[in-house]
Amino acid sequence: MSSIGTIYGPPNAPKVLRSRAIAAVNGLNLEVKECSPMKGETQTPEFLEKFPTGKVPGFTSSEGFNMFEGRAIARFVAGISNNNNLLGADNRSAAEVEQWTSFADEEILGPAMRLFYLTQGFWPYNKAIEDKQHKSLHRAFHTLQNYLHKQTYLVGHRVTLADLTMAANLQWIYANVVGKGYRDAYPHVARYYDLISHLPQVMKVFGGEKPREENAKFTPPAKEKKEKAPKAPAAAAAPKAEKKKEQPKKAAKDDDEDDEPPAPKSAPHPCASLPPSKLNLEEAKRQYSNLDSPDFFKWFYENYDKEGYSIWRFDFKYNDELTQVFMSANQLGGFNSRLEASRKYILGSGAVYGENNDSVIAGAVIVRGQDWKPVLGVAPDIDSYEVTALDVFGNADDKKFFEENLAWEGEYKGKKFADGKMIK
Ligand SMILES: N[C@@H](CCC(=O)N[C@@H](CS)C(=O)NCC(=O)O)C(=O)O
Repeated sequence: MSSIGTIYGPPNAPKVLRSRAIAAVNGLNLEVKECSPMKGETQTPEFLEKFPTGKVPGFTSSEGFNMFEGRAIARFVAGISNNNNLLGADNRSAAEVEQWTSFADEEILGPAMRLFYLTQGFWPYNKAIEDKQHKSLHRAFHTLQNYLHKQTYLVGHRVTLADLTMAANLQWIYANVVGKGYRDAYPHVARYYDLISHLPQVMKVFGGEKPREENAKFTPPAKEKKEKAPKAPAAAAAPKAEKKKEQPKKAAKDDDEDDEPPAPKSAPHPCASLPPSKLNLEEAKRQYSNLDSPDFFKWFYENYDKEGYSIWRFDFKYNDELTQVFMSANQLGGFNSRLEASRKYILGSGAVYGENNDSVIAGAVIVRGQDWKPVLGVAPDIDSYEVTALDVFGNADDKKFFEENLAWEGEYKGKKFADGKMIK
């Protein structure tokens, strides 16, 4: 495959990585020339002639022109082949792609970068500035967390340049700035990062940096520590005691400042109060995983409880927006993970039928009770699906759909089964 050009910079730097991911998703060959400002490589006459800002990333196209600024390079690479609509399908979505890309850079990467510079000794350390940057970062993660509670992707129902930008930024931030505390406090953000970074094309370029356990912290140079040592023991003890006293106050202040996500409320699931059923769903899940399909359906029909359960199909409403089959499968995977709160009350499958640029998503589920809403309704993106009852015992077509969908075989709307997810 001929190359579209060369990007200069550290391969895993967020503004380089995003363009590499975009090229990978669009099936383009983008070469990388490792180049480090730390080694003075961005200040050579040759570099400055191409890229007058003296910063990475820079890009030289196969046609010979040069470009600087990471966002512009990413925009150019995405636009070379817009089959996947990474730039958005219309004016509004293009603007939304810009909105989230800007948010990813200004609100997420910006404070994270400043924390990195402060804690790693690139800038003079200042605790108040560090706190302020964490506060800004919490605020931005909180916004993102709330948005991703209802959305799989940042714009519409497919991956865009905004997602690849955000995920590249998050990879760097999780690896270099924030620890497990942030991933635990913002689980939708962490799950979203996981989803984007595991897209098959994206995986080819992501994964170069491992997430860190603790937030990056400033460690004073050994010399400064030594200078403090001769102080009188009493004087040294005083600030410590003060600090101890201050801590609870500070924690209370932080709570007031509304920069932490609210604690999740754990109301009992509506299905928890239903009368007992003879069908043990956990056992059904085991049978579904372990038995061949004919044996599973034999077991299932013998053990099913019509009063305690009901059977439904769900159909994605926006099939005409689906592109690559793997992206359709990710859409389905996202829906499945957002059913987490109902995991105990659901068993079934979702499937993608068809091929790239011509696929549909449909699934069949057995849910506790006679109404699908308490179970499927926990997924905030349920509105993207049409849910209808399946009469498995009275309608041959419904039975066929149910069995084929759970068995991951057959055809639907003239399209062959392509990929499936167990919902259990
Ligand atoms: N506005 C530029 C910023 C790029 C940038 O700050 N790059 C840093 C590395 S992350 C750099 O090359 N710094 C070298 C310097 O400041 O001399 C962009 O978005 O691409």
